[in-house]
Amino acid sequence: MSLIPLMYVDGCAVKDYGNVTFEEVSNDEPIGNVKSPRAVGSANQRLSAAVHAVKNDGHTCVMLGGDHSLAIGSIQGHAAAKKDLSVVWVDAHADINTPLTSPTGNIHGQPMSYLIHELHSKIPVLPNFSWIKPCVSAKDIVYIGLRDVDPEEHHILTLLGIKGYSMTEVDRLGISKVMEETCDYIFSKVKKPIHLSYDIDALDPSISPATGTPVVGGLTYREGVYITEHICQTGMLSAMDMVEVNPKRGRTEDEISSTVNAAVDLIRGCFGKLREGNHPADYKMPLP
Ligand code: 4U7
Ligand code: MN
Ligand code: MN
Ligand code: MN
Repeated sequence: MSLIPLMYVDGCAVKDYGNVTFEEVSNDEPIGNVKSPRAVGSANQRLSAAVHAVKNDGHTCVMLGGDHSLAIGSIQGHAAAKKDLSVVWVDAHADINTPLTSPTGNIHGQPMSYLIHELHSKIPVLPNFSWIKPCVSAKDIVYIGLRDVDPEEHHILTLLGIKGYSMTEVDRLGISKVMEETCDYIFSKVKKPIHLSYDIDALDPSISPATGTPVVGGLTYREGVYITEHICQTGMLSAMDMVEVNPKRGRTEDEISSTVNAAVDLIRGCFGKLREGNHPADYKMPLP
């Protein structure tokens, strides 16, 4: 299933800005336990410029990953064009480890920590990271789908009072209430543009197994799509990431297609695809 032709069918005007090319970085030794800092820093700097350009052209930006470390450049570039964003982070994970709390050293588990004002003093200097300026406030973030949060991450979320709906809350409230509350929360003062960062591992691995860090007990396909439909109808979606879709992690063709198809449907949901079909209001045909 190929994304752009389907978006045309849905009635979207799509401009493909192409792939962001990344420079090869040799001797990218870890700093502390942070893996590949120079490559990730440099790739994100280029991505940030690319997203900034898309936003300056007046479009809603779709960034296809790649792993979730790319949210650093995507959100930074978005924030450079639009002051005051809200971030809706749909993920099994909180991705808010700092370089010092990360149990793995993987930067895809850390992107939020570089972006939040309140954590700035906790971030050590890393090569190729000096261009990053914190650009979101803890109060402007909502997590949905959490079910694998590290102890230090949990501490940070509590300390900063960051809003989040774990899978337990999704079970308790139902996804429609979660989305209603999410939007009430982010729009409580002013209607800020939304950056939706969607990690495919938020969905249950039975739907999207081709991803690096699958966690059982995730969102159903319907809950996942409902989130996108609700975000779409706010009219405030300004940029989105679709990340951690990794065909190499699929063990069969079916696992790969199921994961990719889900990602495509989530993006289409963000741009107005309705499950009942998008039928013109004035469509009339004499019944046979
Ligand atoms: B993803 C982890 F320790 N928290 O920091 C870490 F469990 O972008 C996982 O959400 C991070 O897929 C997962 O490495 C990153 C780990
Ligand atoms: Mn993630
Ligand atoms: Mn994740
Ligand atoms: Mn992952």
